[in-house]
Amino acid sequence: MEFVKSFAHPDEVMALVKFKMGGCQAVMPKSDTKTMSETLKKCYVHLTNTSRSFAAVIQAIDDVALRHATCIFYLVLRALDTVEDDMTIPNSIKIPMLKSFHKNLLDKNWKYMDSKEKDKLVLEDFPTISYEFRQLKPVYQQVISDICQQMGAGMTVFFERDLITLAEWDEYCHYVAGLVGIGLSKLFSASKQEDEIVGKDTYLSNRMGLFLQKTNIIRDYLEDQLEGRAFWPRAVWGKYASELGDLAKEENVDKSVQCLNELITNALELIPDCIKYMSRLKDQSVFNFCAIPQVMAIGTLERCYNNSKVFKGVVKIRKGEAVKMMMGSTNLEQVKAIMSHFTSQILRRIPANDPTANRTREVCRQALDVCQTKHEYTTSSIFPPLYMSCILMIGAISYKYWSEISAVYDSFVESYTT
Ligand code: IN0
Repeated sequence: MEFVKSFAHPDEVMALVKFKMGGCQAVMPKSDTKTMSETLKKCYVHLTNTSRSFAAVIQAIDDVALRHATCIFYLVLRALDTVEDDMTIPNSIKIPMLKSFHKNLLDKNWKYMDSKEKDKLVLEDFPTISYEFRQLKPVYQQVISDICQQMGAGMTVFFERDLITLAEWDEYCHYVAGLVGIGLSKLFSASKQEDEIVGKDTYLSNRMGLFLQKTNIIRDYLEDQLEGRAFWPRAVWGKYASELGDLAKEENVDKSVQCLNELITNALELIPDCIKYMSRLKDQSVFNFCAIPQVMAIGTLERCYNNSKVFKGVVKIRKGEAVKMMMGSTNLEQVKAIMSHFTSQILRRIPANDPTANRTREVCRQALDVCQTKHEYTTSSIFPPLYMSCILMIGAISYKYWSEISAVYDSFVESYTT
């Protein structure tokens, strides 16, 4: 039972209870399956199968047309990503496939049956997705197709070139995540749920994507390394090791952590722009959709900072923590409070002898500056006697009820957490 992991954190247990008792309504799916076509229903099934937690956040988008456009956009991106990740497809086939992927959206028969990836179903059932793509309003189709074309071409750039400079790191993250931010922002504005500026300011929407992707790349060092992938820029790791793989060696742990801290510092630089982007959002459900991944990212960076476990396994946040953060991400002031909290935690933990210490301090202070708010985000990890007796009582009288709570939140926060 996941509850056990949050047992030492009464605040997380409270969040889980509140989540079940209706506090989740703002962020939980709107169910309108009765009015949906069979193909659209299938798309939502694919969405849930590829990302259970994020599917729920998409389904909570209020505006129906925007929700469907976002669902289709997500699935198309997932399909493209599945092709990019599939090491069984030789580059001679993969490169032209990625470059022309956007054309598949207009081909009612296109599908790919030879993938071995876990999400291969989105490629095998692509006709269902592309059919629903063609039912979207032309503006939405245009945005999705354009992003798909740019991303497909962009992905191939680093097949033949190594990631060296920090500018190249940003360029790679732009292709795979910045473009997602740009596309989403254009969808938000086209739906009229958000002002025109949100879709037009591609600089800020790109930065939103960069923050998420850099966090993923930092966190996934070991997993990528084991699969023969490398997304850390040589300009940084080259200062600490002669091979990227050497960072995983026990004898290099001090250097590896320093390298990690430098990359985390680079990612933290993005916080002010992410706050600025989110400050422009007006629709509550669009705000939640954007803020949830951002707060999960800062939580993940804090957990990874100065943490040698990144080189030994997967570092993720607890489910209870994720739910608490998610429920606290419903307005800008609360998001600022969460960002401040985790930034302050990093600031406190900067080792005096870390080569990037001064820069990290500066970047944390800049983030804290833009995140000033009267709101507070607190965490507790003690066992007050009253809390203990409450927990024991709840546990004793409603074991069955607890399993139900676990089932709901488990499916919601699944892949954000351990
Ligand atoms: C996303 C992004 C996403 C959401 C909202 C606003 C965004 C603005 C700019 C760029 C991306 C934005 O969010 C998801 C979140 C996600 O999928 N989380 C995982 C958990 C995890 O740890 O990986 C989950 O399974 O729930 C995201 O990571 N990406 C994404 C993909 C498509 C869309 Cl439409 C939106 C992936 C990526 C590479 C960061 C862009």
